[in-house]
Amino acid sequence: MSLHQPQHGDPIVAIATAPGKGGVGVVRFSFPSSSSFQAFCAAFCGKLPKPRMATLLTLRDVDQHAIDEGIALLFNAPASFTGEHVLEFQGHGGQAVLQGVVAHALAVARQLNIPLRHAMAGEFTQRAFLNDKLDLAQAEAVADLIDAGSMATAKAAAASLSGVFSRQVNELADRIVHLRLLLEATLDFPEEEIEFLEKADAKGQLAGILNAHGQLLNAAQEGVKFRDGLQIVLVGEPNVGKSSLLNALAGEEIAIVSAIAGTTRDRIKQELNIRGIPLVLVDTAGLRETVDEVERIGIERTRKSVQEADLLLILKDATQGPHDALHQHLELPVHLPTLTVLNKVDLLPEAPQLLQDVLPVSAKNGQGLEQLKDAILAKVGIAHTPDHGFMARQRHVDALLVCGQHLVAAHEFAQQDDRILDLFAEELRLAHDALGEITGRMLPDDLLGLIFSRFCIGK
Ligand SMILES: Nc1nc2c(ncn2[C@@H]2O[C@H](COP(=O)(O)OP(=O)(O)OP(=O)(O)O)[C@@H](O)[C@H]2O)c(=O)[nH]1
Ligand SMILES: [Mg+2]
Repeated sequence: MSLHQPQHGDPIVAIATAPGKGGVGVVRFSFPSSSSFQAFCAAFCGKLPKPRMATLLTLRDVDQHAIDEGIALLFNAPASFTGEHVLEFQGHGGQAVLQGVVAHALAVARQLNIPLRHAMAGEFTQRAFLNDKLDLAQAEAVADLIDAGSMATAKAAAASLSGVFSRQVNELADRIVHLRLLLEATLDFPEEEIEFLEKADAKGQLAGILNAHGQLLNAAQEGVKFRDGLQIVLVGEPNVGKSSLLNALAGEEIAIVSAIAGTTRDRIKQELNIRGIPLVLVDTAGLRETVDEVERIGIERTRKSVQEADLLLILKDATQGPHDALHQHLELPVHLPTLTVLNKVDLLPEAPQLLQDVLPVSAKNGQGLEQLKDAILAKVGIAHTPDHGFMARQRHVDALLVCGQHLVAAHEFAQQDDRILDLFAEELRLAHDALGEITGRMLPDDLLGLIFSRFCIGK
């Protein structure tokens, strides 16, 4: 993907709807300049559409041949998605016809000497950001909303787009600025320093900020999981029912199941949703000593999957003794959460004794699967469903972590008896700057370009 160098002054055009056939297809334009916008719209549409009114029209080429019939919608700056002058043409949803509309638009612009060009990926949203219609976290949510694979994750992205996340970031930033101003004011009158800060409860304010930061960080980490999905890896000895459990959770026959030990020889990844949370479930080759070359490679891949996992489901066969050969074969990462699942409980003459952290299930008859789903979400630390949270990206979590480091440093300076106020204030400034990276106010242009270039064209 190339890093684009946006020229913000050009009018742009793109097909805004997805490639393929559909009832309706939309071509979108954004113009920074009012005069060229008016001239273009009049020529392109054959008449100037009234702002914010659906205008039915037939587009015609220079020879008066019809290109398409559709609806034009005109939005004058700044009341538009990009904050510029925007025209949307809703025509028929086929690639040839929409490309014809774009070609016609470029020809009309050329005649009028207007430098209309194809939009680059994410350029409409980038303009919305540059014109303060959206902050960066909201702009990213546009892409996440389009990519959302379930209703619940779409709701989380829509919450971010509407500013739920940004508002919390801004509230935290405001509290930091407020405390900083207090410190800066105190620095100007050093003899009154201590008393002034105590009266204003600077320490109490900082404690409140740290607390709010912690809550926001938790919610953002959860938001990243909503977006990226979690890797859940199934491991165990051959024949314990790993592939059967994958199929049962997916509700489809995806992996081959057989009574022959060593059936699965490669990783099988399946995307699925548990209570709206996107997950990737990974079935692996059963762990055992083997001389079979293919199986050996499969087991090596199992080890690799374990290193990449967010959660490990360790599967055991309820009809087998409590022997545990797993640790012979696997080196578990220290902080990796695990759940032990006792499968085939349908074969037991009576219900198994309930042990803590061991989940009795039957991949065959579905027993215990709902409890297993709840346990999976609890174990990976998801307390909310996405429709009660917001979506976030690792970039946001990283910025919050940096912010937190500076808040902790500020807290340490504040604890010292001979308070080092200027250092305290400086740490608050750095904490505030880190938050600015989330909303995009503190990001260098090249990084902005990179973020927007990951969008699709027409967004
Ligand atoms: N009764 C009963 N049989 C099960 C259950 N789960 C799996 N089985 C049977 O156990 C055998 C092995 O199942 P698989 O899902 O292939 O086991 P696996 O762990 O993937 O095995 P490998 O791929 O060889 O590592 C098959 O005959 C399944 O039908 C269960 O919950 N109850
Ligand atoms: Mg298998």
